[in-house]
This record gives sequence, C-alpha cells and structure tokens, in this order.
Amino acid sequence: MTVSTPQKLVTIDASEPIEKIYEIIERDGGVIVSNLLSPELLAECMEAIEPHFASRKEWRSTVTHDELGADFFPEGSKRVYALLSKIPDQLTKIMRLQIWQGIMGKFLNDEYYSYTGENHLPQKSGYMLASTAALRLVPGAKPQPLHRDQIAYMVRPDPSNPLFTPMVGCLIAGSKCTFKNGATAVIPGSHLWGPDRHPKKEECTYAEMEPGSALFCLGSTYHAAGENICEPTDPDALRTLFAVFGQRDYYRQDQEEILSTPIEIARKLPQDILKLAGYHKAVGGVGYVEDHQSPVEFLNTEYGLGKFVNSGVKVAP
Ligand SMILES: O=C(O)CCC(=O)C(=O)O
Ligand SMILES: [Fe+2]
Repeated sequence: MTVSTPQKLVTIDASEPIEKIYEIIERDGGVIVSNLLSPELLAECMEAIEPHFASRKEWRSTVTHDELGADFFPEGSKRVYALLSKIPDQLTKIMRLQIWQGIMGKFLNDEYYSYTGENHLPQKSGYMLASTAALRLVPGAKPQPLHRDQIAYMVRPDPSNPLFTPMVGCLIAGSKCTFKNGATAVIPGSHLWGPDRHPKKEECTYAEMEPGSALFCLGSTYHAAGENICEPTDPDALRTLFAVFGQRDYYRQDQEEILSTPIEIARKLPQDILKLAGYHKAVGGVGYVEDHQSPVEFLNTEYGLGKFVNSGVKVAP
C-alpha cells in the first residue's frame, strides 16, 4: 500500500490580512500564525507560568476524569489549567489580540432568528473563552491519541454546515516546537471528514513552530500532542504551549446554578440534585474545574469553588 505524503499546514505571518487566515482555516481546518505574540509578551508569559510548572507534578493517567479514555492526556506531560486565575495579565493580552478575536468571531459567531409574538427577531450569537492550559511535554512524554476537541461537546459533524464547530483551538508556542519535542500532530482537511473515518498517524503533519507562533485549529480537526523523544540535555527538550480555546457562547447552562447558589446551601444538597444542577461534568467532559474534576469535587475542600472564598484560596497542587 502506498501512503501519500500528508498535506502540510500553511504558516502565515500575523501581519498578513486576516481574511487570508480565514480562507486557509476554512480549507485546511487549521493554520500556523507566526509572530502572534510579540517577543515581550512571549517572555512575560513564560516568566509568569514557570512558577506554576515548578510546583506541578507530571500528569498520571490515574486522575479523576475518564470520559475520553484513561490515556487521553499524555502520560508525563505537565498541565497547568485555569490560566485566567494564574497569569491573568498575560491572558488578558492574548485574548485582546485582534487575530485571536477575529478567528474566534469568524468561526464561532452565527446568525439566528425567530418570532417573539409579531416580531421577527434576528440575533447574532457570540463566542467566549472555552478553556485555558499551559501544556508542557517533558522528555519521555507519551503521544496523545488523535482526536477532535469538539468531542467533549458531543457535536455530530453536519454535512449541511460543514464548518460548524462548537469550539476553536489556539495553541501558542511558548517554546520552540519540534517533531522531536512533541509538536502537535495535525491532519489538515480532517475537519470535513464524517464521523466514521478513522484518523491515522501516517496522515499527520506536525505543527513545528518558533516561540510566539500559534496553531489555530477548528474543533473538528483531528490532532494530538506529539511524543517527546528528546534527551533531557537537548536544548529544546521542553515543549511548552499555551492553549487559549474559544467556544460558542451559548453552549452553557441557561441559569448559572453554581454562581447562583451560595456554597453553604450547595454543600447540603443531595448528590442527585447536584448532578442535575450542573455540579458534575457533562458526559463528554465539559464543565470541569482544574485537572478535569467535576465542580462537586471542590465543594468540601478548602479550595472550595473559588468564587465563594474570599481569602486563603488554595490552588490545587
Ligand atoms: O499538547 C498538544 O500538542 C495538544 C493537546 C491537545 O490537543 C489536547 O489536550 O486536547
Ligand atoms: Fe486536543
């Protein structure tokens, strides 16, 4: 059997017209934008995240989540979640980048309409932050299974609306990303595949990037963290990405029950009601806190649910 050479990802500079970036994403399902971060912002991000990595253990597949399979998050990776709480100034700057906002708006906003009585009401939907994490692969980190990030939202590909996705990934290189240190594997064009096509390693290209560049990827595009086969002494042995993902703003609970319910009341609610009220992740995994735990796991900890604790907030180790 002959295996055709995988399609490469296009790299385009952040200074190019944004419409060009949109066109490439529509066609390939992903693109590398070089120089997304200025050298100053990149240095700031790396300086701010290092203390969090320093106190972070390597990921073991014995963590509490299993909705995507016990080996979903690469064994031996270091993952720091909830960056808005940990590096708020830097995350703010990233989320204000025109390119980040432009791509999220382009692929996640939509137009809707319905009648309210006699009125025909047109509406535009928006986008919001979906999740954030700093993802470090250390030498020996195992590869991740190829997946579509939108699997967590349990959305079926819709042939009548092939570019529809609930979320868009943005993986910003904090370090150099090379095949050897685990650059993200991507299958360009796979955003248009139906659910029955099996992604193969041979179809992957690797998002090798300079620090400050970013891979933008639709939630429907198959990808995975690579394997870090570096020696610890290699100059680029650590691969660091900042994930700053966006999602459609209506993919959430109508009434925010966790914020609406004081923690003292929530602590007394029975488990079946907590589950129905949104204190457990959805079956596909959305709605997590920290390392993919359900919010309910924080109800009786000192860390609490963050929002309700004014002092002594402890970040999970
Ligand atoms: O670390 C990477 O390169 C990608 C990570 C990823 O795809 C994920 O965790 O969903
Ligand atoms: Fe992913």
